Amino acid sequence: MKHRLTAAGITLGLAFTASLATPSAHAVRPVEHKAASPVVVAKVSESAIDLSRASVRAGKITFKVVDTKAHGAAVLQILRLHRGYGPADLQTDIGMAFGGPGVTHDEQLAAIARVDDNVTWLSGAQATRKKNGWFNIRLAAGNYFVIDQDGAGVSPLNVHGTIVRRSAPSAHGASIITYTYGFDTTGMLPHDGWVRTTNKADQPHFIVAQRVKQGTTHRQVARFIRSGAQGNPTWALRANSGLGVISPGKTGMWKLDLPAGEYLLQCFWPDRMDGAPHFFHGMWQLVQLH
Ligand SMILES: [Cu+2]
Repeated sequence: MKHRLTAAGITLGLAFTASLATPSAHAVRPVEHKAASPVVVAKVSESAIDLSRASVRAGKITFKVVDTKAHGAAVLQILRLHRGYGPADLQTDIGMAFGGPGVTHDEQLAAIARVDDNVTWLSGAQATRKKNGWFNIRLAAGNYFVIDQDGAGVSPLNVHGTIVRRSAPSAHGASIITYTYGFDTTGMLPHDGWVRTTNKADQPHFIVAQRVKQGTTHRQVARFIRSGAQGNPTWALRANSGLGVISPGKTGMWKLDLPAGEYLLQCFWPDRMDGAPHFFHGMWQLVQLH
């Protein structure tokens, strides 16, 4: 299992002007017909992300992630950097936050704090050559970046104007909530359909959904973790999907497209207090996708 998250693609050369997002004071007014969310197509190669449009009006936006790499998955992530924190800062800090070689524990914790405080993570989705990824998120005006967590691709995205009310895909009551430290779910999670994802914790989280053999128990997973979580446990299967990192208080929609069955939801974001992936703080949960 590979759980790499880097921002290696964010280069110094990017012309990026950090600007505070300006969430509009959106007036409450009756809207009879809401337009559907516009779709931004992101074609992700080893070295670049090609967006179907560079600018989009504020509101709910659907992202379609297309993997054009020769090998491996693409994990698109959308994020906003806060004023005074540039792409190069993120590039340096994200590697340290995951405890790269030669990084001391104190340096790692400082990097995690900088990343948590200076980046608004707005989720994302995984795509493979066989399956496109889909997510929907409400964005206020501002300058954003899309990055590939599993490659070097990066692209700016401008969101402009006041927020327009738009419809989004329906999750039919199915949701995954992240908290400190764990997952909660509501409704029946679909194996092929949309789920609402909300981060109710005080740290960023992401979700890896890993298929497991039907009947895998909480006890088996706990035993594997206690033993040091080395190698692939016998109950782990290949199918998986991922939701990008999502900041506290944010809600998005994410489309699952997996075989029906039992899955282990996991988060590996490094913990702000001790640097350990949230997984080791108990952030995992067995669920059924119906
Ligand atoms: Cu987490």
